[in-house]
Amino acid sequence: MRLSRYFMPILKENPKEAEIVSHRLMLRAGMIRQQSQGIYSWLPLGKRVLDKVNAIIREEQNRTGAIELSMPTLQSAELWQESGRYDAYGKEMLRIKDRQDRPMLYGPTNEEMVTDIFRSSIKSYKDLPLNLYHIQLKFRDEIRPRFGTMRSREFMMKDAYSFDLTREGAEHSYNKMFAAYLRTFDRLGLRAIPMRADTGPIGGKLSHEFIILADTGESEVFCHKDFVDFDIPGEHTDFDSVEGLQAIFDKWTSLYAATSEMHDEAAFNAVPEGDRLSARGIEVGHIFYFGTKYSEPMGAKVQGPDGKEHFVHMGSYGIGPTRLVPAIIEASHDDNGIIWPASVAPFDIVVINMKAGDQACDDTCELIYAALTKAGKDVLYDDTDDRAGTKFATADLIGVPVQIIAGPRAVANGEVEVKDRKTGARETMTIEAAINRFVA
Ligand code: 5CA
Repeated sequence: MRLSRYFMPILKENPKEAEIVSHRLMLRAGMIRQQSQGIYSWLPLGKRVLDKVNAIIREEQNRTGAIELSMPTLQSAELWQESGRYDAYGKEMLRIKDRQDRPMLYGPTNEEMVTDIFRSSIKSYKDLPLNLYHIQLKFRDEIRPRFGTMRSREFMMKDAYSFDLTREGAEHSYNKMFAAYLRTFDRLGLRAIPMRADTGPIGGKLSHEFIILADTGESEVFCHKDFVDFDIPGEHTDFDSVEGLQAIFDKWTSLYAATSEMHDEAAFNAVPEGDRLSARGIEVGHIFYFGTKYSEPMGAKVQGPDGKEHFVHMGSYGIGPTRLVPAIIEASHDDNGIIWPASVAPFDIVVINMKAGDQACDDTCELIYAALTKAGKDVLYDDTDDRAGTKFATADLIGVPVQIIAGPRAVANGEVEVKDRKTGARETMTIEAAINRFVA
């Protein structure tokens, strides 16, 4: 991508409305734009990051055997009347009428709709277990939308829904998501700690929130400090192994960890004082097992091996991609801007032409840009005629992991500078060596 032809509206000044660093940096880097309270457009740079986050979430969901579909944002009120949540959900639900005066709503979550899909076609235990997920916009008319896309009214959610014949089966489905979440957040460069949580309007008995420790987090959390160094389940985790996944779950729930709603002061005080961590955290995922809470009122049942009909046991599993992007920034930035983990960086490399219009600089940059693009890298080429200082500031602000800098003096020697955004380390090398470093 040539910066001269791209749309990346950088702000020089700090936006006054932004209270936390991630919101400030997302606005300054031209990633998002507020359209009305708690409702955002994702501008091209932000969209690239969001897409990469979603790609990782999708890969890890698919690895467990979950199957992607797409459900609409607008739902009919009738479904919600069946489960009893139409009245219970309160003012957070945006209610709409269509031209025939039929009550509709902008979905805050999809338990009812997915249960309806399930009951319309699944009749036998032989088709279980099943886990269906989508990555879709939601709307919750939050009383206090704030911190940009961290707590917005319209937001994206990956929501998965599992269906099993028995409670034991449902627990295995829960453990699959539990392990997949550990892997997902790790690949996003985050350390998320599962904590016993309140179930709120989703309901049910078993629930964990996945929390990232951050000073700007909205939740108050309490946990054992050893969680920070626990091993993440590997790529070859067998998601069909009931014992294997139970062992992962048992290990990750063996020490104290709870959000303030579930906090047990006495149990926390039993943790040796030096091992206690009480901090603020950001909830990036939330999983629930709620048994037959929806399947019973909505009549979602299957014929079991005993020939009888059984209401299915369900769970739901949410991750907030539009919250994860600012959460990653909260965890990874410095005074100059964002520092993206390579897995979600909007571009892999930025090539900075320090003197656009200078033949040697132009030729060198074009050569590097073409070679790296051909090798499958996402490259941003800063070919604008801005001052060098502006270009460096922009490159640091948008947080691309590697900068290749081509200035007239170095280029005259057949060389460029390669800068690591995270460490700030700079290395001068031949043009060929710079290309080979990222092509190999
Ligand atoms: N149906 C269940 C799970 S599928 C559910 O709705 N869970 S939730 O309410 O906990 O939301 C799941 C995730 O969505 C949260 O962990 C959070 O990451 C994200 N999320 C929830 N509300 C917002 C919001 N207002 N803004 C941004 N992200 C949000």
